[in-house]
Amino acid sequence: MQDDLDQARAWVDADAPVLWLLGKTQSGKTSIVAEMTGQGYDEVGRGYKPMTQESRLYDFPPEKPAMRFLDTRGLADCVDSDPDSELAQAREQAHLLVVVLRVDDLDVKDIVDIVDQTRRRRRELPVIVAQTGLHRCYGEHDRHVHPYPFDGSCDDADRAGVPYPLSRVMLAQRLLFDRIPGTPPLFVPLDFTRPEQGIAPADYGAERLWDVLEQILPEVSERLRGHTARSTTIRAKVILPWAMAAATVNAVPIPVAGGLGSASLQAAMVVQIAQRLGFPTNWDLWREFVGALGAGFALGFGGSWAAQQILKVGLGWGTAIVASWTFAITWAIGEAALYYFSEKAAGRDLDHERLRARYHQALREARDRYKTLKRDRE
Ligand SMILES: Nc1nc2c(ncn2[C@@H]2O[C@H](COP(=O)(O)OP(=O)(O)OP(=O)(O)O)[C@@H](O)[C@H]2O)c(=O)[nH]1
Ligand SMILES: [Mg+2]
Repeated sequence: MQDDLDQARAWVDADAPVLWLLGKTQSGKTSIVAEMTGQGYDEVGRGYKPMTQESRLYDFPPEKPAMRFLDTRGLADCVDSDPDSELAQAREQAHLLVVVLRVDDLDVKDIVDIVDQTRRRRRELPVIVAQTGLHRCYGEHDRHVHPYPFDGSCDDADRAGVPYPLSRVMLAQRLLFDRIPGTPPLFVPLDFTRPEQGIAPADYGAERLWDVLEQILPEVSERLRGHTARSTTIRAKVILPWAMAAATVNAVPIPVAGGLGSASLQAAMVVQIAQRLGFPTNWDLWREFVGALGAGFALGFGGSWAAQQILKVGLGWGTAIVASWTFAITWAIGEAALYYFSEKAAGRDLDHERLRARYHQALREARDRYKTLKRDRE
């Protein structure tokens, strides 16, 4: 009992802003906390403290919170009835409400009701609606549109390259919020995936979420943003998922397999890496990078046994060895691109030897990494 009271007091006394995450179960709330705090998804899961049966609290960082995440489910049953309900408390404490909805879920009346009633009491409370899981509405060959095209306005319905089923459902979901009093919510389409799913980048929409957060809570955004080194983020969010995607479809980026065209998965990856390091999205960057690495780099896979076998005897596509080889090459191209564009961004002259050394070292490491990943996935 005393513990509960202490906990409640500490919660009320803390001055770090409270971000209230409201959404159905499995809508992607924890994934958002993981993204914003730079912590692993599992770490966040472990760090949650139960507030009551339905709500959970996550302080970040735990010892001296800059931000507090309050995670609640729909809680439809207690709408409006009890002033001490979790809902009433959340409503009272929140500095920002983030509604988390799977983009293809239109059965969200309970959630919209809660937002509606919250705004009636706290007209000025900022509301973000995160529309998650975009790729659920993709066809087999669709990929994320790059660069990220959405700004939350009605124009999102007509963005070039966005699959029609996605734009339709995204807009339909937004219309459900028309009845909310006060300023309309800020809509942020997102797709936060695990790298092993191979849907790159794994943090699609994160930059937009940060921008929106910056408008609303600039001091929090400043404290949390950049909590992890840029290269770590690029590895986890861009290189790893692209390497997994390439391995899954056996997209070998070698001259024998159709040339180093800019349509390859590796080219898309390299352009995304460059963009994160401050370069404009431009396919010329891929050509420039391939030139720097030297023609035939993929074939110079250390003259390895696998490469030679594939070229000589034409091992069947789809075999495990081709998958692991594709993963390794893609990973190594990513590492080399990270080095290349970091140097370029810093205005340093390129050291070709070091570039190639990076590539070859990454090739060696990638094999083991792939084995571990595959084991984890299975
Ligand atoms: N495709 C996709 N999957 C997501 C996204 N966000 C979360 N997921 C996946 O959806 C599942 C649920 O995500 P969580 O972040 O645990 O959802 P939650 O709302 O915290 O779920 P509960 O804690 O059970 O209420 C996980 O498998 C995530 O990897 C997203 O934006 N896109
Ligand atoms: Mg969760």
